[in-house]
Amino acid sequence: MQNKISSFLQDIKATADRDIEAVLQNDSGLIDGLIKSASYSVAGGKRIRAVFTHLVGQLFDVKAEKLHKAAAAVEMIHAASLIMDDLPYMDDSQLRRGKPANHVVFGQDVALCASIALLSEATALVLDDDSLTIEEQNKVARVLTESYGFSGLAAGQYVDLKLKRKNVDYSIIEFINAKKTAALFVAAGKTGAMIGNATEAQTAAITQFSENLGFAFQIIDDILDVEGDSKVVGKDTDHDKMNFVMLVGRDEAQRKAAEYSQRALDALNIFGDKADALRALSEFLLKRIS
Ligand code: GRG
Repeated sequence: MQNKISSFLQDIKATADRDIEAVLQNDSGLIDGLIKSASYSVAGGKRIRAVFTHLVGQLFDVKAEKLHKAAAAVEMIHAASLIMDDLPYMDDSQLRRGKPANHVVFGQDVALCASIALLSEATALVLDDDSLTIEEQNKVARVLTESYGFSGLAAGQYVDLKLKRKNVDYSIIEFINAKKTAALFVAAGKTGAMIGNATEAQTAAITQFSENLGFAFQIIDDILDVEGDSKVVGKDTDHDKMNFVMLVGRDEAQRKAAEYSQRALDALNIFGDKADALRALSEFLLKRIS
């Protein structure tokens, strides 16, 4: 199953790249620089969120064609957030996905425009997706836009930036992780569930799974951040912000990542064997630190 997840990651990466590339076409030579900046940052990445949307959709027997654009939109939002996160007045990072951060190459002004354009085009991609009904388009667009507002990425980033290492305790780190990372996983999961016409109970289970997977993913990212060489991790690894590992130590963080993964798995019980691919994804992510 693990090999299947790796090859699925490669397949979805290829289709997501194709859909995103199609969005980033523009006839006006005047904005070539803006398109280049956006393309630069959507390139690369593991595409875990896109794969996640597909695996949840598969659970509800949704055809891949109905998931491609929504999954690409999730990755565009993710890329937009990475551009913003790296800006000097945010995380001030020079390196992302193993190459210079967007603003280092294109300048802060262009980077910000590219990030905003990606957010906007992500919503448009879903609203223009003919494979979805109008109701599905609206529901997915709502969930995706919600993921980066006051109850998502912007909220988590705000608390993260403002508190830095001051007055940070477990509940605050949990809030930051819920909004900065888990919110987009929840949106990615709910997207697959909505397109799959999931029942309320099934949607609640997918939300539970997504949120806990997102928590585990962030703790794993923190462990890699603290331990990793920036060249291997592909991004700057020393920040003045507090993270889970700094708060509770490496061993406890690893234990917590396993605990959140277990909670995620528990949420899948109602689906029986049909959710094995989602179980494998969770295991695949946890393996990154073991
Ligand atoms: C309004 C979109 C928007 C954002 C404003 C900047 C910001 C608020 C939030 C930052 C959110 C952020 C960058 C969280 C980090 C999440 C994370 C663990 C990223 C790494 O994900 P991977 O490992 O990256 O999946 P790849 O490169 O593989 O895609």
